[in-house]
Amino acid sequence: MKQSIVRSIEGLYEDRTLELVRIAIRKGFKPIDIFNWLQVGMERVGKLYETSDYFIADLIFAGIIFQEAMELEELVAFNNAAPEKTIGKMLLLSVFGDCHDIGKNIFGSFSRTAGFEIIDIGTDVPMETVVDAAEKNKPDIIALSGMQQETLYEMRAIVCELINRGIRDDFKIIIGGAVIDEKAGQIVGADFATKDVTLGVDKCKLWMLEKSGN
Ligand code: B12
Repeated sequence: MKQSIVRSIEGLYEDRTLELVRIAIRKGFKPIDIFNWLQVGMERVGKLYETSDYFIADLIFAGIIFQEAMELEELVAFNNAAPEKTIGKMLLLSVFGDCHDIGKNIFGSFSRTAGFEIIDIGTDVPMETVVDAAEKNKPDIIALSGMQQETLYEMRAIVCELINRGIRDDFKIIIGGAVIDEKAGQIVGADFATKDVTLGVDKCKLWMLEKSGN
């Protein structure tokens, strides 16, 4: 089942991918596994784009198929389960120069399900807008998404501006996205860096527990 779904989205087969996802759900595969397989397929699409076998239109189409799959009734339920209580406030965005939003939205959905109030200020957000929003909304956590190498410098600029305004330590900062690893976290000066959505949400939950003294 995994290989069929990965290959289907890699090959940009829209109807087939959606049908396979429905079958996988009917067969009782876990939504989280199906989601991971779709993501592997997307990574392969990215590789094919890198080698010029695919073009920008193919990236766009892959994004559409992925979103359609995530909007299938059964996966929507998994993605948008209602939280029992609010545990904290999170400012979420894709940094300046980055219009990728699928991963950001997924991290937002998972965090909302975990109990966070999400203030999503969108994609391609200029540094000043981010820092102004942080000052205004006073979130517990600032979550930055970035899918391209250059986005690291934007993330770094946000952290520097928070330092300049003397408010860096008022927030925990988590960064994520396809190009993010521990080293990226050090470059940016974030509190945590991961491309793993579950690990990211767990860390945010832990911060809230620490903050409340538990
Ligand atoms: C679909 C796609 C697009 C779509 C985006 C549609 C949309 N609405 O988002 C479109 C066509 C618009 C696009 C445009 C471009 N893209 Co593009 N795109 C992709 C592709 C194929 C899939 C991305 C995706 O949605 N994956 C599925 C989601 C679920 O995964 P994800 O985004 O990684 O998110 C997960 C984690 O990273 C994490 N996560 C994400 N955010 C956060 C935040 C936090 C806080 C945490 C903890 C976790 C987290 O959780 C998510 C769930 O697991 C990737 C390939 C890849 N390897 O990812 C290239 C890719 C990201 N794109 C790339 C490029 C180059 C571009 C363009 C510059 C192309 C161009 N020449 O115009 C433009 C960028 C324009 C811009 N200003 O941003 C490159 C980036 C290379 C680099 N390393 O710098 C990639 C890697 C492709 C490649 N291999 O070359 N793209």
